[in-house]
Amino acid sequence: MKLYVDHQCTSPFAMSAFVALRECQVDFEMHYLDLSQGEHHRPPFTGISLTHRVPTLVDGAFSLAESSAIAEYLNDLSGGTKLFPADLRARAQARQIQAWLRSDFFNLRNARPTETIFIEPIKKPLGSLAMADAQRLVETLSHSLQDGRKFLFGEWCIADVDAAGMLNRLIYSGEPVPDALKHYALRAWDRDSVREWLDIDRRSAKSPSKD
Ligand SMILES: N[C@@H](CCC(=O)N[C@@H](CS)C(=O)NCC(=O)O)C(=O)O
Repeated sequence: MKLYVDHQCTSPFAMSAFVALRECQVDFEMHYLDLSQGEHHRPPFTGISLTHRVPTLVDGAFSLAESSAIAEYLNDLSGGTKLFPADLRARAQARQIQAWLRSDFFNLRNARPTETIFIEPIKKPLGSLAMADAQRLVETLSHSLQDGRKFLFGEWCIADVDAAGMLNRLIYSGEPVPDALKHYALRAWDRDSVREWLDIDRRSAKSPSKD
């Protein structure tokens, strides 16, 4: 398979798809697009990706964008339990978390883009709207983990990577986060698949892909 990602590997969605591929032990190669140069709006990528966004996964003649759809595809391909809980309701709730994280927290995302995690922490104080996002995130995740469970649905799943990613925007930039959530975020990212993404050398921009 091929995975199209941003050339600096700072997209949290590209990270989620990368982790999903590694966790499912799928062979793939990465293709890098310089979004700042608009490469995603030009052929050949426009002919490959329906949405012209990263991540986009290519599996033979089939292509798929949207990181959560990619995770579901890979999960189904690899037997149905690698990325999501086996239990029907827990699986639905994991998708709920993924959809929530992708459709909310825009103020926090603007104030603490993922560069704060992958390149250099941003220390500028959070504005009131970003603070409100942060508070909602912390309250909701604290509630979900209040019975002392290690991960949102007992066992690790891909929604933990996404949830920890949103928390890490706060943690890496030194914002106050309850210890239980800090430990959760560490645990959720304590995986070879995540470490491999974190270890990418971002000081040297990747060569944009030729195809
Ligand atoms: N909901 C999408 C979001 C993908 C997304 O926003 N990707 C960004 C990079 S982080 C992108 O391709 N931006 C270029 C653009 O939208 O023009 C997903 O989960 O994959």
